[in-house]
Amino acid sequence: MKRCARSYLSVLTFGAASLPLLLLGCESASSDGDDAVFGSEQAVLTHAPDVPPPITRDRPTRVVVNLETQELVGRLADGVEYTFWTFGGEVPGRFIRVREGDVVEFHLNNRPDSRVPHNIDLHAVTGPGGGAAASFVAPGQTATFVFTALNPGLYVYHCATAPVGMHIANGMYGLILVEPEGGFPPVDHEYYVMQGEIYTTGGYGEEGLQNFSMEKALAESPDYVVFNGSVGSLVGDNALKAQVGERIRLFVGNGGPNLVSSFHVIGEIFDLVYHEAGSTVSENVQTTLVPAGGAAIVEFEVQVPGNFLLVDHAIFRAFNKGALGMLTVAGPEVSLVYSGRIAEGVYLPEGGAVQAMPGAQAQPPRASTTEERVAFGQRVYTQNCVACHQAEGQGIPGAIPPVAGSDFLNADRTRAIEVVVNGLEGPITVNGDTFTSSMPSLQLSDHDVANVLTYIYSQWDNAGFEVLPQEVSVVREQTR
Ligand code: HEC
Ligand SMILES: [Cu+2]
Repeated sequence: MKRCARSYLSVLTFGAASLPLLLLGCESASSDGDDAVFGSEQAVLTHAPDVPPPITRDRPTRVVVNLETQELVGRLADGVEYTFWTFGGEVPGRFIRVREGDVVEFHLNNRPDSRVPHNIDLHAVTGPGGGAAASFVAPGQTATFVFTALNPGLYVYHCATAPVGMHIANGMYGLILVEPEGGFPPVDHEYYVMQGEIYTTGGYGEEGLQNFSMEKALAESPDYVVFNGSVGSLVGDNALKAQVGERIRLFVGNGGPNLVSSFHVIGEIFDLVYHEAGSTVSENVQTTLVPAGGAAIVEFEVQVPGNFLLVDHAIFRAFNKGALGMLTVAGPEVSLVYSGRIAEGVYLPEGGAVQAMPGAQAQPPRASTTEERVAFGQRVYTQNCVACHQAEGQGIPGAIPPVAGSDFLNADRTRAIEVVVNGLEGPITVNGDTFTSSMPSLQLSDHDVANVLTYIYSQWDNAGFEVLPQEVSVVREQTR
């Protein structure tokens, strides 16, 4: 342990009340004096996905952190709200950046309009509870404690007030980075991404204000697994951005409370991973584990333009529960690295005759009423469409158009049949948004196509058409 080289008194003032508070401090110094703590500064705290600027100091200082706990209703998904408990007004909590050897003077302030007490356990703290007992604050209270950031690394912090799991599930987690002496090598972009699960009484996409479900939390069976606090927080306009040739560093955390993340970026290979955010660096990694209450630092260069999906590769979480983000890379194509699709044709291993699908497909059920058609169509939708167009037909902003309330769908049923029979290559405009993606031809029978379209038309304020297998057959013939 370091000894006090010099003691001092500091005077702090709090808000408008200007209540002076005397703190007995200590400047530590080693025998050679290199890591003596000099001066003091206010920490820059950022909301995800932003990260505070790198530290340029070459010596430790006293860093003052002011963090406020706030309970507020926020967006969980389109049409779905949740009462989040936060460090700093958003999920995840604000990013804190200090340097190895810094003395951190931590003030935790619980807003007067909070309903419950909170505290903070920072995994960067060496000391009982990581600061939890020292920081326990009832609504309208503030608490101060001091710690020295002894070990470099990226650390999770979280609330540890009982019931701990509930405070974390409600959003009370974030990251604190303790930069090593000398810092990290410079990169073009640093981003903050943190996964967590939300346990709602209603199922995925069920509208309205959702309550916390203790039952689902105990069963470790969330309906939502999200990056940065909500479904879609990192897609479309909110996607992470970069240019071809740039180098990116992601500070990835996992608040849990229960699930381990298999963090992956589709179409990229991590050049470097600081394994579990510690000092061991692995190279050329496809997917890295981020434990609940743990973190990882990943770095990679982007060599080609396009949209790259950030996912938890426990893949139903990505496409069905929300754990999906996006990195949009702009710049010129580099065809030696990736060609895109350069040729297409029919593959006929047994000669020129028309091919049947292998297994000759079980006969799909024949619907005899509209209700039956809708019910059968729902099954087709769940098996073939939901991964892309999503449970409520809402699509994925910037990537997959909605089939819920889609003007494209409702304007022209023949065209809709064509899309499902033959697939579609963009660009198309749906409800004013342009999509330049592609939908595969799904090889469905006339009955399945009729059923799934009838189902879609019957849902989500769509036009209510019934599509018959005979119509599908006609379109199939005409567009063959
Ligand atoms: C692999 C992802 C994927 C799957 C699976 C998929 N789609 Fe699509 N779909 C798309 C994309 C992407 C587009 C837009 C294509 C473009 O940009 O031209 C689209 C467009 C559409 C459109 C027209 C645009 C709109 O939103 O109204 C309809 C209708 C549609 N899909 C229906 C379906 C149905 C029905 C199924 C299941 C039988 C299905 N899709 C399965 C990706 C998918
Ligand atoms: Cu709390």
